[in-house]
Amino acid sequence: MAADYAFFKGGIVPIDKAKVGIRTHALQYGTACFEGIRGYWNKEEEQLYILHLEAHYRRFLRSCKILKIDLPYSLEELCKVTVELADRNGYREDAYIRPLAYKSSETISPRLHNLEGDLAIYMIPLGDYIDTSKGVRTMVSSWRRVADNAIPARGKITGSYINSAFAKTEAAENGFDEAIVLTEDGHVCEGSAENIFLVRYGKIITPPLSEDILEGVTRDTIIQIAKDEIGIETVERKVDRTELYVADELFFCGTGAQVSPIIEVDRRAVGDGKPGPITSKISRLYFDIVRGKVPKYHKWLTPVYSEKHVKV
Ligand code: PY5
Repeated sequence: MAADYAFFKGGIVPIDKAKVGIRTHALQYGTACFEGIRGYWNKEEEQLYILHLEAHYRRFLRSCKILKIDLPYSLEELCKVTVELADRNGYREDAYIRPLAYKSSETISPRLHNLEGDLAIYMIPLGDYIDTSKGVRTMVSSWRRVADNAIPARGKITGSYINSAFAKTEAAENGFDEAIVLTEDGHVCEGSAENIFLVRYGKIITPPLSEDILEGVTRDTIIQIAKDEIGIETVERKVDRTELYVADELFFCGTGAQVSPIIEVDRRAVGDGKPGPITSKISRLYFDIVRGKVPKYHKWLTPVYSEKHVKV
């Protein structure tokens, strides 16, 4: 088995050499931002395809800007080093890539200015993050989403994932698979780590970017697939809690979650309690696209290996 490598302090090193001290600012205060990027293994081509590499790093750089982390890497360099790392790790299975930009100074004061920033990237093998076939059972969380004026959700900031953790654990401990979180003023926001879509009367609806959601890469992908492949324009508007109860279909999307149908909210079945037709259509298209089976969408994929990565 190949050893795992990480990108750490400017170079590729064995994963057990990628360590930070306990005084690190980001560890103490959550002053870091990250990305989650998937690599999909294509068996026939013996290739690992990274999905939306550039889009993820564009958001990464936006998160860095919000946190005043000034990385000495351009978008192109970030993409290049990620492909190099993935190539070095040599996975022949689905993978998940985690870049992290963090305040590396060992300083006691919680602030954003006058601190060093650094980059780390690691990867792990990863199949489904949540079950994408059966559908997920959800509850509306008693925890509210952090508001833009408290901790901006559009930046993928590590510290703000405490908010996700409260919601996820509450849902799990109450016997549900996932939480749906509302904004401070009670509108539907997103899942603990997924964006959310509704289908009502054949229309696709999702909360807008001004509703304290993460600006999801998968969300953009779904909006585009729905328009170009199914001919449905997504409506971005505020959504009330009880619209979840009467929606014909609901689904989560995200890098980890992919497309996950929601079959229950607050002990009410969504539609007839099974993944709906539009969700299923989007899901099928999504999985074909990400595995490199639709030539039209190859532009969304970055191959890791320069030739077939045959088993040795
Ligand atoms: N909303 C939140 C709060 C998220 O954490 C995520 C992604 C999304 C939406 C979906 O965004 P995207 O489509 O760009 O992935 N969550 C990460 C993921 O990799 C982290 C999970 C722990 O899916």
